[in-house]
Amino acid sequence: MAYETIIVEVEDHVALITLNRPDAMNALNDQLLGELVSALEDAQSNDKVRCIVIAGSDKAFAAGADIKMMSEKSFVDVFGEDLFGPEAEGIMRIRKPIIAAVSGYALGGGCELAMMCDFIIASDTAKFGQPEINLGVMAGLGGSQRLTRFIGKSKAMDMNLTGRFMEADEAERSGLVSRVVPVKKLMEEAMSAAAKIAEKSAIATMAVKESVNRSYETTLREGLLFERRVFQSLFATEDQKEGMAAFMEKREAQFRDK
Ligand code: CO8
Repeated sequence: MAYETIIVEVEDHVALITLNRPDAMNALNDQLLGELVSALEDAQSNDKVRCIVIAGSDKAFAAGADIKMMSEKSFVDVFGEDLFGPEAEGIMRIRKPIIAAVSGYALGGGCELAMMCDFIIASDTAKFGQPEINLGVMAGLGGSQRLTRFIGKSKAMDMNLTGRFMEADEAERSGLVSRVVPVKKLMEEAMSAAAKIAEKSAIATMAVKESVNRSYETTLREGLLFERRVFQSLFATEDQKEGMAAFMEKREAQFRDK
């Protein structure tokens, strides 16, 4: 499918989706989010794809939802169309691992999109923020929810109330991002992390994603039970036999997603 606001490349089992609205700092509008969800669904159903990377440009991962698009909307408009709700649900339905490769601005909906991914690798130039407060509104796609769970109440309040930007090193210290690398190395690092994930059993990587995400939705006791049952159920797969046999035979495992 031909897209206008994103670029999709599939190479070596990794789908790289690059947000591409350079004139608007990759601001998220209906078209971009629609195309992103469609590309993610394609990646989900493409057997060749085993991991997904979402990236922006060096300057901006995404500077937020498109303010020009939203500025004239009324409550009835945004509530009636459930602004960005279906797209957010669409992203959450993807079961394959998704890495956000963030350089430059990840603000508002951009920061929230990065947090919807499974983990964030940032360049040393990345700047995260929830500056919606400056527009007379507040975060609407996870900036008051996911961010609070990632970095804690105090920092999440600080960011949402003051609208300040958080630099990459603070984001790493705070647990928002998993790694920070020099900007020139960002895509190499993200693609190599994706390639590493792509080598694993896809059944096991989907199980990991489900289980870690479950930890946000449930009590510790229920989460531990869920984790244990999923762990046990993986013994029904050929990949478990292969993975353990390969370890004992001191060779690389050849997973077949069975
Ligand atoms: N929307 C639309 N256009 C944008 C956006 C945006 N979020 N961000 C940047 N642009 C555009 C600018 O308007 C400008 O376009 P033009 O040249 O036509 O005027 C172009 O990108 C370049 O931007 P700047 O000239 O401002 O570049 P600077 O380097 O001076 O500044 C910044 C870069 C700091 C990123 C600055 O552009 C900025 O502050 N942008 C807005 C950041 C922001 O407020 N983001 C939050 C938006 S609201 C949101 O995300 C809500 C999400 C939740 C929705 C939930 C629905 C349920």
